[in-house]
Formats: sequence, C-alpha cells, structure tokens
Amino acid sequence: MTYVDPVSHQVNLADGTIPTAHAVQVRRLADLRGLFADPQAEADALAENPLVYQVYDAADLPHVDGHLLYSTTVIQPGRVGDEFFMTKGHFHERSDRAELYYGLSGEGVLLLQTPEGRVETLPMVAGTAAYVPPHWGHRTVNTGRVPFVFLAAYPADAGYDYGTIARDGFAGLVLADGDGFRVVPNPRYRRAASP
Ligand code: M6P
Ligand code: ZN
Repeated sequence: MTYVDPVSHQVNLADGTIPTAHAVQVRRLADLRGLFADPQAEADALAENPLVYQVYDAADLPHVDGHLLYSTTVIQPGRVGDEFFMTKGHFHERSDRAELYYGLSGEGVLLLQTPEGRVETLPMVAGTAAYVPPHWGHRTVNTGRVPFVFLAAYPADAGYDYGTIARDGFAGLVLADGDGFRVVPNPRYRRAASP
C-alpha cells in the first residue's frame, strides 16, 4: 500500500489567502466574458478588466476517487451593471459529486440550479456551512462591499463542466436592490436540450 501523507494548510482568516497554496487561480473580468446579463455594461467594464476572484488550491493531491480537494475563494466586491461580481459557475463533470462550502468572511450567496433550471439561493456569511448536493450547478456571488471569502471541499474526481453554463447561462441572476439583493429569472437563460 502506498500512502498519501496527511497535510494541513493555514488559511489567513483576514483575507482568505493560503500562503502555502499549491496553485492560485486568478479570474479577471475577461475570463468571465459573456457571463454577465448586461452585454453593454460588461463591455464597458472590460476596458479596465478588474480582478473578480482568486482561488487558492490548498494541496497537491491526486485527482482520483477517494480524495478530497479543498480551496478558498476570494470574490472582490463589485458589479457589472446591476449584477454583482461572481464566479464562473459550474456543474461537476461527474455530476453526482457533492461539495461543501464554509463562509469565512464577507457576505454573498450560493446560487444553485438543477439541469432543468430550478434555482435555489443560499445566503452565506462567516460561519455558514452550505451544501451543494449532487447534480446541482453552483455559482457564488459577492453581495457585499468587502471581499466575500469561503472554503470549499469536494471529491477530487468531481471535475468541472463549465460549458453548460457558458452555453445556456445561469437560470437566476443576483442583482443589486437598494442595500441588498434580489434574485430574478435570467431572461436569456436557455434550457438545456435534455437534463
Ligand atoms: C470553489 C470551488 C472550486 C471552484 C471555485 C471557483 O472554490 O467550487 O472548485 O473552482 O469555487 O468557482 P468556478 O470554478 O466556478 O470559477
Ligand atoms: Zn464545484
């Protein structure tokens, strides 16, 4: 038997960074091109191409059944038109794989949808443990004025399906509403041909 060594990483609770992260993914607005609801607002904002979020992948582990991967995500505050900064969003390539999120700082929402386009919204603040069940697509949104930071843990063989959301959009939009937010149906959402 070959054993993978146990490992720990310190998460900086003030800003969500993991100084010993194995990899850091940086997502600027250009990496989310076409995902925001207001094309003109997106084109205008692309001139500055702001930082939208970073993902700190903690450990370098085998991407195979049995392992768990974990990361922190730091979403900057900001908007494109009325729509808050958010992650790209994905289904899992192995769609029956679940995921657990734990809020560390700031505030946001976890937006989920079934392949048929049913939307659920889970508000998140520091201390919120939110569960992504198998088969639900998921995106996180910063609805506050400071960075929204959370920890995620998921099966190492889950993989990413970004194509479905890139093609169909997300069924729900999270829009600024006074000091808060509202979730509205996405008028441009195109239902997938088959679930
Ligand atoms: C969480 C996890 C990661 C994911 C990240 C950013 O940390 O779900 O697996 O990569 O959010 O989300 P996305 O991959 O949709 O950009
Ligand atoms: Zn996921």
